Amino acid sequence: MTFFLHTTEFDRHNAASTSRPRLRSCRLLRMPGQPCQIFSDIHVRSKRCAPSNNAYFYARLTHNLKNHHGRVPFNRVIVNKLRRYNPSSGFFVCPRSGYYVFTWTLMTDHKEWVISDLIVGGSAKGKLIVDSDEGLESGSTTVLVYVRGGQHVFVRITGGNRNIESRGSVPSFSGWRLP
Ligand SMILES: [Ca+2]
Repeated sequence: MTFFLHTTEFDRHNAASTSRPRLRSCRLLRMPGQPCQIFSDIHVRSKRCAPSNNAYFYARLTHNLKNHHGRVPFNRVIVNKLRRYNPSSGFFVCPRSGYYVFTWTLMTDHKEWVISDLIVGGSAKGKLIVDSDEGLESGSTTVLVYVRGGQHVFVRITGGNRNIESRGSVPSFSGWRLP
């Protein structure tokens, strides 16, 4: 004897989305003399993603900066989709308005410390303080911020003794637009 069970919860959940329900039905099989077994007919539709035209980048710093003022030019580009990050200047120039995530990491050596801000369109939108009590110390932070097309985004050193240690190319800067 075969029963088809209603999958109300799945259908209701999927009705809000544009995708077809993934779980279409459950089949309950009762075999003579055997306990009940439930089999799922799962229809997984492969979803083909459109190529992204969003900018994103990831760059690292490969040399020490001593008593550094102003922008940090993370010089080694690992990823630079749409080429909106400039490793010479440290600028990311926003190609399209939207919400962006930026994250950066800095490192200091023994007894040194550095304060940095994320500058978006001339305003500080995030801050990171890395203060080494002993040996190497690194820190990271993440910012979610609305950026208008054409605005410049970069990491600026604003305080501390301004010495950045680059051993292992630990310092890095990356950003991407939310879909
Ligand atoms: Ca510390």
